[in-house]
Amino acid sequence: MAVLDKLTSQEAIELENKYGAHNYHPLPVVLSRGEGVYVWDVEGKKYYDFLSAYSAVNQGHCHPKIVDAMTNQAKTLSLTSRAFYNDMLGRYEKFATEYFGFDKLLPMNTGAEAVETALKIARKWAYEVKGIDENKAQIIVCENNFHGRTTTIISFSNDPIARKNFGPYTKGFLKIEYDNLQELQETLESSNNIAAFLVEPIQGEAGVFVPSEGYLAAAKKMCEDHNVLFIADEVQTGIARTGRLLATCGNCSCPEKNCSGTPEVKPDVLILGKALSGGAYPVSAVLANDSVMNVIRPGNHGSTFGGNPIAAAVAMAALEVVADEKLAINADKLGKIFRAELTEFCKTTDLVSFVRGSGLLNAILINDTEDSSTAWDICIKLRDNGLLAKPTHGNIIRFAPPLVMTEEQLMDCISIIKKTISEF
Ligand code: IF1
Repeated sequence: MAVLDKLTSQEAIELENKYGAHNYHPLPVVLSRGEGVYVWDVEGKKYYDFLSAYSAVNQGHCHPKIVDAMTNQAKTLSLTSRAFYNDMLGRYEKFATEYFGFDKLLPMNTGAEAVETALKIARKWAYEVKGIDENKAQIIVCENNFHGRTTTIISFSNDPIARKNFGPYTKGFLKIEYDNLQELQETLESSNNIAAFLVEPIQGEAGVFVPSEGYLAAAKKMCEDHNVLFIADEVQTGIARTGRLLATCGNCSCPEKNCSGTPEVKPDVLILGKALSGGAYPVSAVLANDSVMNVIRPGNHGSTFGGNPIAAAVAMAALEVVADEKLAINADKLGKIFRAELTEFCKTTDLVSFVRGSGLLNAILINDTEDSSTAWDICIKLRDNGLLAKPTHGNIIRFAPPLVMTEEQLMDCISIIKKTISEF
């Protein structure tokens, strides 16, 4: 069978089961086309995408401007490696550092690579700038974090499925409770060897935990007072997802002030990924000012594909779409409607405890035991009713549509969600 022969859903699933590692348990739907907020399965059924590839497709599937940038560059020059200069990387670095308001950008490919890069920069800064004794640097992280799947990153995860039997684990991490300023203060005071505090502005995989008002600003201040770097992992919350250009919403200098929020904190190190490319191509980045980024010298760090011309072209187009289409403001507006509608709906059913989130990163808690299959069963029914979403841990269903959604489409999706849950 030629690989490109038309497949039925069942055939496609069987191929993956037979020839692919079983590192995921996907919802049983086989997608073959995407456009804007819609995806189609191989049988031609149309769905609203309410996951956006885990918030990578904020600009909508196959956005013409992003696809054009990618294909034009792919026909011109795809990859040089960093052994040589190319005419796209510097242009992109200037564009993105001005867009987010930092001196420099270190280009990588996946979110986990960017997180690892930020950890390395923080450690090197600790030894060479802060003056911590070599190999003594410690980095504070939060319980229930998700920062990727590398051996070092899962070393400080507390998700047993992501961590067990991948040891021995990397040392040098201190875990504190998320959204707990007192514990952060105590930990900062407990040691002079602390290099950084790594935090998700909203804990996505943990179940869309939005911290208390002012948490991030207070945490940043505490870090400043202790000469500790504040590292924001905005791989999932960044790029307008939470109704502001960045969930931390620093003093970003994006060309179009399309943030609807007021600047809260500016991280010392900003980690971006996913929608930095609009989901068209793996693009991630670490941004910081010279006082931090300049600890990196030639030969310290790198990547074959990091900062390649296609990534540069795609990322600039993806960021222009965010500004031109004012996606942060749209996410803020639609997110408020979504939470208001679902909050009202919660009052009419015992099955949904509450809805929480920010912008178009939201989740509902299904009122059932952690190990129940209810959240999964609801997602199967949502699929049958034309909307794709997937539970995160156990009984939490995350809802994260592309930010290009219209109010009319959102209302259609809300009625599908209400109808589906009411059927249980
Ligand atoms: C999976 C969800 C998980 C991330 C944050 C770094 C990364 C991610 C805040 C790493 C990646 C993805 C990975 C994917 C499922 C999804 C995810 F929350 F987004 F849904 F797992 F938590 N920082 N998140 O969310 O970026 O290396 O994947 O490009 O691994 O199952 P990556």
